[in-house]
Amino acid sequence: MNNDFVDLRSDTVTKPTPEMREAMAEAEVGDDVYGDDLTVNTLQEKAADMLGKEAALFVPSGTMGNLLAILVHCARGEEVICGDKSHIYVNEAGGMAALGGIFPHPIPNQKDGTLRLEDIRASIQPDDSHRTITRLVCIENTQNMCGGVVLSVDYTQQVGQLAKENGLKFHIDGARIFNAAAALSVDIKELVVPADSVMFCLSKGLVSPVGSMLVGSKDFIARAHRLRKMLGGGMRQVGVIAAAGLVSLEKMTGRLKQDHARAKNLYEALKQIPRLRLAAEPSSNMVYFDLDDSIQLTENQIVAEMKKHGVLVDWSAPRQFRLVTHYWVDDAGVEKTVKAFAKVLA
Ligand code: TLP
Repeated sequence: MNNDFVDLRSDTVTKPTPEMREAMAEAEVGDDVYGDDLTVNTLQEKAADMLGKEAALFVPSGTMGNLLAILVHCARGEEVICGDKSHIYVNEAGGMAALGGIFPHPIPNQKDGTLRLEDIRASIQPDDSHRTITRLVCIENTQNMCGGVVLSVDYTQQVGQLAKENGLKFHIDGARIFNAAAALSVDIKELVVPADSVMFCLSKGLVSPVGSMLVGSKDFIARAHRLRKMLGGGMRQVGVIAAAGLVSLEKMTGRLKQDHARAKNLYEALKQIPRLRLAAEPSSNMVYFDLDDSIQLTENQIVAEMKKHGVLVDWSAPRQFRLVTHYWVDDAGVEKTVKAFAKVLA
């Protein structure tokens, strides 16, 4: 891929920084299945410490992290309350059902990304042999499909309280929870206190090439560790990747507000382009917009035309685009993107 492209398709496209590559080259490694990889161990300790939980597990992807959490919390035939626009429901290939025999119980994500507390309460199954057993409630922060919106500390506490009162476990898909903490200017610990488990990604806004973390209690992580092996996620000398993850935690968590500011600039500039219908102002690193009906080009034609102007974009739904800012998108990249859209849609 030509590095001159501005790539806004996702923050998953972020390539490692020179500092990460150096750390990767020099990483101390060992067989992580034996627990011998000192770099992985350090990363896991640091992640647990930053989130204020007892333990953490390095996993290959966010999808595996979420799946492991669900498999640990739920038995076959049990149920997970989640958003109808949540990644675990829409974008994880039905893993919980296919691999765990676990039932997703989707309820509407509101525009602000939340699940209404009364909807959660109403979907908890009664103790009745006809019904599945509700075991887990899952929220996503930031909520990707609702616009990268940020869920507050207060809301998270309310969900945690509701879960506790009803004997449910509580998991946060925090793929971008460091973005949420940055947007709210809070310590990440505050955002996850009530959760039994949290998954967050190193490979998105935190710029690592690969990897996610699952955090929770010692017992939870011990069980997830066994299941990770079962799913083929025991990764041997994986300190070469974990080394980049340490740079993510040390150097990248503190700079996410820059990505959010650029998303706002991009949003403001795109608003000036007639025939683009911008959604609400971005609260993190995502800009969503719809195409006006008067635009004759198909989504794929727009993607192809933008590429000719050196900008990679992707559509997220029919007539809808999502642009994601990240470490490798600077002010000049934002400007180039706006100019390209203005020309392509002229
Ligand atoms: N999201 C990707 C795509 O899969 C849509 C993206 O480009 O945004 N939780 C959330 C909220 C996510 O957005 C993603 C990835 C995941 C989990 C899964 O992470 P990976 O890709 O590491 O399995």
